Amino acid sequence: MEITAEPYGFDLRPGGVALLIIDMQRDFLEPGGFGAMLGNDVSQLRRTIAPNQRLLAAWRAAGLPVIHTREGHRPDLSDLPPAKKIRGRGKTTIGDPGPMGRILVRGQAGHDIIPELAPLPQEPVIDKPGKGAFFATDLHAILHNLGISQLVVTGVTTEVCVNTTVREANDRGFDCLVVADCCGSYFPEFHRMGLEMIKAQGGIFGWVASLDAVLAGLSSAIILQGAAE
Ligand code: TIU
Repeated sequence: MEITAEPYGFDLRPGGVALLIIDMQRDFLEPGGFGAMLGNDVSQLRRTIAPNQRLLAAWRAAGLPVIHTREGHRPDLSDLPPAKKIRGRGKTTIGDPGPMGRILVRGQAGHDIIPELAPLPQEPVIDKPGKGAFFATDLHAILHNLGISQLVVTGVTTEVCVNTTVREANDRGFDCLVVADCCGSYFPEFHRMGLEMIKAQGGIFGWVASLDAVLAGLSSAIILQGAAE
């Protein structure tokens, strides 16, 4: 089923596609976490919550696989590169205590996915130490085992973890469709350009579509699949 997208239609195959939701964590979307620590206005990202809820509900209703990611580090910080720890020269850095627990540390409240998009028990959650979801994780193996070759990607931030992950996925042979209104940045300009970069040059890393286009395509694909069974 073709989804209206840029730079051209995306041929969604319900048997081989997963929804990949990137880093919708309290540390990025709520005050007092990693995003705020970097000097950002977290309210910029909160407009992505409702669209992600709509897509997630439709995706789950269609019975298709969902995978969530979280950026963060081991409590002993042994997987935190020293360069990442000191980046930004902030007074408070990764691993330090904050209002939602230790910043960007696994097991702390701030590291959790926001309650609005809480994973279901059968939905894999990928804990990643970097910006890309493939580096130092088992995401590639999980996608291989599920027979997935297409990813519908959402989350935050558009130009950092979403872009890095789409680039990693593209190099590994996955077709990625990024849902524009389900992604967000602390910088509206970077959001816009982050999407432009993906779809420029004939779709150099992937495709970009609106939420409405994905929901329309999803419902048609499910109806067709149901008719074929
Ligand atoms: N700072 C910023 O824009 N993003 C990150 O640090 N991580 C993710 O994008 N998840």
